[in-house]
Order: sequence, then structure tokens, then C-alpha cells
Amino acid sequence: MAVSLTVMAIAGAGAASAHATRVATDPVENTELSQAPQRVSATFNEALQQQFAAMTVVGPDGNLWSTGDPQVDGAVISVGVRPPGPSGTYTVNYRATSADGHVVSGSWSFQLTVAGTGAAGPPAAAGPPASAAAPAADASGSAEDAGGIPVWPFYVGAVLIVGAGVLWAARRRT
Ligand SMILES: [Cu+2]
Repeated sequence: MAVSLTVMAIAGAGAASAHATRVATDPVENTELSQAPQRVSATFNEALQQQFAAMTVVGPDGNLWSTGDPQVDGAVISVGVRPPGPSGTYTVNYRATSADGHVVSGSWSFQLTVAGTGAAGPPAAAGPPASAAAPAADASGSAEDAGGIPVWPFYVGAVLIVGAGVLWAARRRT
């Protein structure tokens, strides 16, 4: 029984963490820059879907400093940044879809220490960036999307596999 519980725990954990997780950002979180980047990007541990991607950069003035459409290239989502504006905190918000269909969203910030003379975009809407026709599953805005695929088939499968192993071992002994 201890064996089957262990297998069930492993199967459950695997199912819960199957979607993409962020492994790196450019610029690095909380980094201080005297020159703003021309592009920002987040890298995940697996390829993202091309659809439903969104990424914005919001400046200390509350305006959008990202420009153009976000681009998904394998496991990397990126967006262009306007010529630098006021110094202060710039926050990158993103929303992307894992290969398994789960939405991953989040944000990170960096500091611009030297103001530029670039012109801001329109005021940013509050909250994470919306993308047209995004899946409704992530309406809660939670970064940890626990919904979607039910976990119980994995448990049933694990129990069946362990059960078969026990039967096989029992038969061998006789
Ligand atoms: Cu997932």
C-alpha cells in the first residue's frame, strides 16, 4: 500500500506541474539599468503556443512602454520597448498558453535609473494584459492554474499499474 501511495503522489504532482513555468527573464528581475532594453523577454521550460500571447511593459507613469505585438518563439515570449522614458520601475506583464493548453501569466519589474526622452504609449489598463479570445479558464487571474485536466485518471492509472505489478509478483512466487 505504501508503494501505491507513493506512486499516486508522484503521478499527482506530475499532472499538477505539467504546464510551462518561467525559468528566466530579460532583463533580470529587479535589475537596475541606466539604459532601457529595446526588447524584454521571458523564457519558459517548454515551448508555448503561438495563440493568445500577451505581453506589456508598464512604466512608472502608468503608461504603456511596450510597442508592437508580443512574439512567441519556441519557449520565449518577447515584446518591443519604446525609446526610454522616465526613470523608475517598469513592470512587464505576460500571459501565454502552455503546450498542454494551460494559461500561464505573471509579471516582473526592472528599474530604469536614467530617464530618456522617449514618448509614452497609451495609459495601461489595470491588471494583466488581455488578449483577444483568450481561454476563459484563467478568469481568476491566478498564476497557478489548477483547473483543466482532471487528476483522477492519473490516480486510477497508477493504481492499475501497481495492482498489476503486485499480481505479477504474487504469481511469480508460486
Ligand atoms: Cu498544465
